[in-house]
Amino acid sequence: MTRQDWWADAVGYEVYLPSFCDSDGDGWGDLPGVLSKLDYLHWLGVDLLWLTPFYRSPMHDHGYDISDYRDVDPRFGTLADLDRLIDEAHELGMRVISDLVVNHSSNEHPWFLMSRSSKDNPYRDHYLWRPGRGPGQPPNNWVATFGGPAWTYDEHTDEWYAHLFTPEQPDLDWGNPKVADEVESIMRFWLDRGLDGFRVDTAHYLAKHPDLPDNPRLPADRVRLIGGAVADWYHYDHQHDIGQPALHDIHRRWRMIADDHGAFLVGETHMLDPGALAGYLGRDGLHSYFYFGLIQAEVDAGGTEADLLRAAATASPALSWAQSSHDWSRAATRYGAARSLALTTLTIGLPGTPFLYQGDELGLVNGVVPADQAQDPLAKRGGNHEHNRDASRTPMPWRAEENLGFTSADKAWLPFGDRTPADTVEVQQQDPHSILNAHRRLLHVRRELPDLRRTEPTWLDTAPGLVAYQCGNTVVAANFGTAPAELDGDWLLRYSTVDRTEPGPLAPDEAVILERVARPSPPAS
Ligand code: TEU
Repeated sequence: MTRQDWWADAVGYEVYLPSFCDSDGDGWGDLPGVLSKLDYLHWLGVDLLWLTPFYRSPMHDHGYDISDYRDVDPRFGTLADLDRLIDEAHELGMRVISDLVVNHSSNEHPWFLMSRSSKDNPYRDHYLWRPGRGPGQPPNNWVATFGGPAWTYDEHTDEWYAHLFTPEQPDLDWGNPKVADEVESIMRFWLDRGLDGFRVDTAHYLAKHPDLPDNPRLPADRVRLIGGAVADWYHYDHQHDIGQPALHDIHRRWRMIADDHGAFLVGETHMLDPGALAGYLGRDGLHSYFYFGLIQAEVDAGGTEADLLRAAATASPALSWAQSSHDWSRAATRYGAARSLALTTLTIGLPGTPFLYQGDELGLVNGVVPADQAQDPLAKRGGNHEHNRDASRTPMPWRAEENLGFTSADKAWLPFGDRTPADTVEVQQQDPHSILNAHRRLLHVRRELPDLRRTEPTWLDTAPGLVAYQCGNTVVAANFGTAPAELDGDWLLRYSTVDRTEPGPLAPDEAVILERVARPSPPAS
């Protein structure tokens, strides 16, 4: 792969490292575990692995609280394991990116320990410290995404520090140019080592309004509860804590570094309005941003998933598509496995980069995690059990065994989730009609149809229930209605989610990829 924008041809796959594959029997997934499954990912047809954070971490947020940005956490392996994984992935033609988590560090990061130690420590201004408004009164009314105030009081210097997530995740002060320099040098460190880019965690957080003013409270009729945060978060209009204009400069500088390395930057930017999201994608912003509309279509975004997809694809040709992640309820739980595969089929032909979340390819529904075994700080702090992220994080079911072939230990860091043999890779690989094999066929057929993804889609007027677009000679269609529906025209069937061989009416929740049959030209008269 030599194209500078190689990600435009790639299908991504999110590896939630703690739950993918444990090689050393400690109950935590690790890098050698991922290495042992590279052949599987290659067989599936994945081109781009997103590894969730492997950096040193006390694991208060399972890796999203980093205490050393330049080392691998021993639970996950060593730097040498990472080098080997990147090398072998490259040999198989796959790229590897990981998270850049720099809205906050861990409270155990040496920067924070120094910052806490005194008001005149040179690292004090790496974080946001302020005096309270009065005894026991935080400096402003900001709340944390996972619940409680966004400030924690520290007796030692009689000031409060800001954290938009848990108190163990103090926010870096992006108003301080030294922070930007440190982060840029960390980025270069990993890109020079062979990483192919970053998924930028909370890409729209980072900078704060320099005066740290209160956020206005929303009137009750404008509060939208959409999961991913505790209710408190949604009672405010986040004018001053996230989405600041200074972000664009940060993203622009990162983009230059990435472009020097031919690397890919995809932002986690939690915005449901496709137009607003596309606004982040200037020529010099990050290369792509995840679109969350399909993750939240049913809950909030106010339209059918097909409408959302079309609006987003029309707004921008460079979005990254996902239906699930380690933060959200699984797609098969929300849509059913068949509809989720149909949606993946639609995204696979659009410009942009489609991502699967580990287990999506198996049609996995949420795993079962009893409340008393919850690990997610969001569930623990906010008591938000309707949106317990543990359910999408239970270990990957590799084999029909008690520990799922995930680990040799009796227990994993999270319960195994009540999986059945039919959920496992082992069983589904042997069944040609499995949802796993349907995903595999889809990923492989995509490579054979260059009109897809590189040609602007034309959306077709079709029978009710059908959603379809055309790229060159290729049409991708899905039936989201309740009755069979057919496309007019002569077609060659290249792919069907239900594995049939002849074109014909699409069953409900079926999707197909078709090629127009060229008609012989009429004889010259
Ligand atoms: O998630 C960010 C996150 O939680 C927000 O996007 C939130 O859902 C949104 O603002 C609600 O409106 C990332 C990681 O994916 C997650 O696992 C981490 O816990 C979090 O950052 C903190 O690093």
